[in-house]
Amino acid sequence: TVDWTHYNTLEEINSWLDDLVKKYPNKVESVVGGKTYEGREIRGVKISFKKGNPGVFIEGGIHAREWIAPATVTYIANELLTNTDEKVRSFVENYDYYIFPVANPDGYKYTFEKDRFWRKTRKPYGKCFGADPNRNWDFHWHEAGTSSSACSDTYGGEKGFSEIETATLSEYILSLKGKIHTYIAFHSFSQLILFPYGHSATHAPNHNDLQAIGDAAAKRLAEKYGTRYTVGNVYDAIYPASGASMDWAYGVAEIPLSFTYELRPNGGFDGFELPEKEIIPTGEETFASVLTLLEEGKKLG
Ligand code: 0X9
Ligand code: ZN
Repeated sequence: TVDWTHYNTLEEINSWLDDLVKKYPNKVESVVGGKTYEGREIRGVKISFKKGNPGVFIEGGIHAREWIAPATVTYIANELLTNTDEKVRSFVENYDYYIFPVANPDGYKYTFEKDRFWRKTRKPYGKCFGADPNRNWDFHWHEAGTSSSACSDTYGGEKGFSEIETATLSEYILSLKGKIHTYIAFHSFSQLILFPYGHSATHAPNHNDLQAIGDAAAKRLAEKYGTRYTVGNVYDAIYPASGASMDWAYGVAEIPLSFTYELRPNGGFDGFELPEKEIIPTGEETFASVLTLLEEGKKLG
C-alpha cells in the first residue's frame, strides 16, 4: 500500500492501485496506459463518479528520480476519493480522471535499486541506457533543448516515439480523443506551472487563457503554505525543450488545457531529494491548486 510519510516503491504504488479498485469498485477502474522496455505495464486508474463527465489526464514520474511527482499524484487520487468537504466533493465529482502515477516504471524501479538519480527509460543504446521520455514525444521532436548523444540525460531517442513507453502511452491518450480537456504532467523541481510550447517562443493560440489559469492555480497554491510558483510557457519560463508529453498532448492530441507542474523545492543541488516530511504539505497545496486550475479552466476553456 501507499502512505505519504515516505516515498513508495513501484510495487507499493501498484498494489495500492489494486486496493483502490477493490475498495471503490463502482468508481475506480484499473487501466493500462502502455508498456515498458523491461516488460512492465504503465498502470493507472480511471476514477469516475458519473457518466458523461469531461476527462482530466494526470501523469507523474515520467522522470524517474523526481520522486515527489508519483507521491503527489497518488495523494491527489486519494483526495479525489476520500476528501469529505462538501464543496470539494460537489466539484471533483464532475470530472473523470485518468491517473498514471508512474509513467516510467523501469526508471522509477531503477532509482530505488541502483541509482537514485536516474532520469530516463532503461532501453540500451550502445554503452549507454535510456532516452529522456520527456524529449521523445513526436511533436516537433528533436528541435530544441534535447541531445543526440545516448549518454546524455536529455537524449531524445532515435526518433519520435522510439521508446515503447511514450509510443504506447500516446496511443492510449489518442484512444481517449475528445474525452480529455485537461492534461497535467507532474515533475520536480523548481516550483513552476508551465504550459506550451517548449519547442518555440511562439505563443500558443490560447496562451493568455493558459497564463490566466496557471496564475490562478499558483495563487491558490501559495495560499496554503506560502509556496511560490512561477507561471509561464516553457520556452520563456525555463528553457527550450521539445518532445515533451505536455506539448504533444496540446499539439497532436488537441487537449486545449495542458500543463506541467514542477513541484517543490525551488532550488538546490539535492532538489530531487525533497524531505519526506514535505510530501503531505506538497500534496495539500498541489491538490488545492489543481482544483483551482480545473475551475478556471472550465470558465476559460
Ligand atoms: O526538462 C524537462 O523535461 C522538464 N524539467 S525537469 O527538470 N523535470 O526535467 C520541463 C518540462 C516542460 N517542458 C516542455 N513541456 N517542453
Ligand atoms: Zn522532470
